[in-house]
This record gives sequence, C-alpha cells and structure tokens, in this order.
Amino acid sequence: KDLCDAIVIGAGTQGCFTAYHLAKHGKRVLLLEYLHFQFFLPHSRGSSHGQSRIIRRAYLEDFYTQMMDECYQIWAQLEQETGIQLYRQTGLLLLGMKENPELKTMHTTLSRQGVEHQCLSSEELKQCCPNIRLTRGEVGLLDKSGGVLYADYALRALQDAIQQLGGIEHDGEKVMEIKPGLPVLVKTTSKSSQAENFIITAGPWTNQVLHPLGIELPLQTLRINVLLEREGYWKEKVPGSYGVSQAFPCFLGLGLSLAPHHIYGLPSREYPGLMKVCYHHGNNADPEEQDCPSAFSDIQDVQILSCFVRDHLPDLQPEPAIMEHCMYTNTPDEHFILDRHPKYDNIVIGAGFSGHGFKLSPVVGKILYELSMKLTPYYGLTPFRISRFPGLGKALL
Ligand code: PYC
Repeated sequence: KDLCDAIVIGAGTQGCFTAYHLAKHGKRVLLLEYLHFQFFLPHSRGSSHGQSRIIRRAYLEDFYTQMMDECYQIWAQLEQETGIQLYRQTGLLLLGMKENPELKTMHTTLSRQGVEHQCLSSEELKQCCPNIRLTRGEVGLLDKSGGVLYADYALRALQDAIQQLGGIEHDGEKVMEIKPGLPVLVKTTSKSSQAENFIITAGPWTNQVLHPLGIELPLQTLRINVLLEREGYWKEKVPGSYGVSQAFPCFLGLGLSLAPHHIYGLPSREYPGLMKVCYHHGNNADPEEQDCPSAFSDIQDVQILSCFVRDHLPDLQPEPAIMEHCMYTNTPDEHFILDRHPKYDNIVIGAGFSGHGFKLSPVVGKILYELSMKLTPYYGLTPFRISRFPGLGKALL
C-alpha cells in the first residue's frame, strides 16, 4: 500500500482547503469524501453545497476579523490560479436597533481592525439602498468588504487545484474502518489506504468518524430550512431590484425585535429574480434524515421571515417562492474546533463550523495543514481548543 503524508476525510470546503494547502506544500494527500452512506460530490447532505455564501469582515471577535484578511487574500489567489471569479463585492449591511450590543461590538471590531465601514441612519440608508427600509430605532452599519462567495465554483476550483497539485480525491466510497496508529489505516468499500497523518473535516458526520477513535465532541447537527433554519427565496415585485448585478448588499439582521435569532439575506445567483432570506436557527436533525417533513417551528420561522420581509424589503413579495435545506454543525459557543485528537497526535480535527465557516475555510485549511505537519500556526488557537469543553473525552480515552 502507498503511504501518504496525509489523508483528509470530508471533502467539503474545509477538507478541500486542507488538502489544497497540503498539496501546495508538496505533501502526498488523499482527500476522501466520508459519508456513512456513500454519496457522490457535489451533494446536499453537508454544509458546503449551494451557489452562494456571505463573506464579511464584520464579526464580534477580533480573531475572526483578523483571519478574514488572509482569507480574502487566499480566495483572490485561488481566483487567479483557476481563472474563475469566486467573490463579488456587494457590501454587508448590518441592521439592528441603535443600542443593540452586538451591533456596537461589531462596530468596535471593524474600527479597531481598520476595516472600511459606514454607519447609516434610516435616511442615509434610503439614499444608498432604496430597497431596504429600517423600522423605528434601527440603524445600518455597512462592512464595505462584504459580499457573495460563489460556493459551488469555489469547491470545483479547489478540487481542480488539488488535482493539479498532485492530490488524489476519492468520493462515492463508504468508509468501513479507521485504525489509529502510525500509520493511520483507512479502509473504504473499494480500497485500503494509509497515511502518517489523518485530518477529520467530516461536518455533521464528525462524531461518527470519531466514535472508533474514542472521543465524542459536543456537536449539535441542525437542519437548516424546512425543519430548522429557514432559507427562503423571495420573489421580487419589481424585477431586478435585489439582483447580484445591482450590487444589492448582503445583510445581517441582529437582535431585531420580531426575531430572537439573526436573519440574513443575499442576492441569489441560483434563482435570478429571487432573494435569499434565511433565519439563523434550526432544530436537531440527523444529516441522513434531511428530508423529513416540516415541523410547527418551521411554520413559525417562515412567519418571522415574512414579517421581516414585509417591514424591511418592500419590493419583495412576503411569501417565499422556494424553500431549501442545509446542515449546520454547531458547538455550544459556536466557535470552531481546530485541534489535535487528545490521544493521537497524528490525528487533527476541524469541526463545529456552526454555520459561519465557509468564508473562513482558506485559513481553517491552512491551520489544519499546519497542525497536521506539527508546525506552529500563526493564529492563536485558544478559542478553538477541545479542552475548552470541561471534562470532554476523558471517559472515552
Ligand atoms: O457567516 O455570514 C455568515 C452567515 C450568514 C448566514 C450563515 N452564515
């Protein structure tokens, strides 16, 4: 059997960027799309499918904003290498009550990190974005670097780049066995492979992969849309008013009175004439049971979004035209897990991207590459350590 430097299991954007950085540094890498039931790429069971994602520097925490600087550079580098446009700058508009603590913190972070931004009163917003209305007491904060990432193009570009760099990709194979040790042994339905290092980026399947490795992480898998978070596409009353080509901004509604969770929206590329408006909220779900029927909480979520659209996006029809699903894998604090396995130091885990990991995947992949090669990452990893969850894993090891 050939011995690779690394096997990466899970070929979503985090695993692809990990394999990309490994291959770029001359490492022999095998990227496996792990699924308990085998699926072929691209599929919609994980968190990397679809055509668009928000990219932004606006964050509550300085460390994400700092990482985003390098992410923008790597996204641009991938665009250059592959000749494919992956990012469109539209601006990211934060909406919230003037005194909203999250809005204030994001404003502070943007100022402290020197990110170009603009505070907008209701009147000022009307001038620059006539299709968005604020309700009483709300203000806008524009992160000018925000925009849309073309998620499907990004995955394709990454997979092509990995192959060009000599990396090997396998999908559609069910993983039968993972044996820790030096080397790590991975058996799939069609072959056995071994590697000095093993990196797990299996999204909602992370705990399934980790089970035979003696650890369970506090990950909650959420179905976004029909049962969990809403992803609705609202039809424009006035065609073209919210399109990508009009540079209509992405937006994030923070702590709005009608919605306890964030509401976000972005111009839709996949359905011209529709705008994607979603609720950052969902219920527990098994990734293999994504297609169960809607629950009562979904209907409530749609009502919340319809009220938001009616009040803030007057040129959209308030009823959704299409509903879709996506999976989130959340940690209790919604920060990522980027760490070594507590017992096997040649096994590295990237998990718990909590619905905000896509834009950050260029740096996540770099950190996972560095951890696997025993290099010291440039970024402090304290917020991402497994040990922040007290007592975790002890009983299992
Ligand atoms: O991280 O910007 C984000 C985001 C928006 C919707 C889900 N995640």
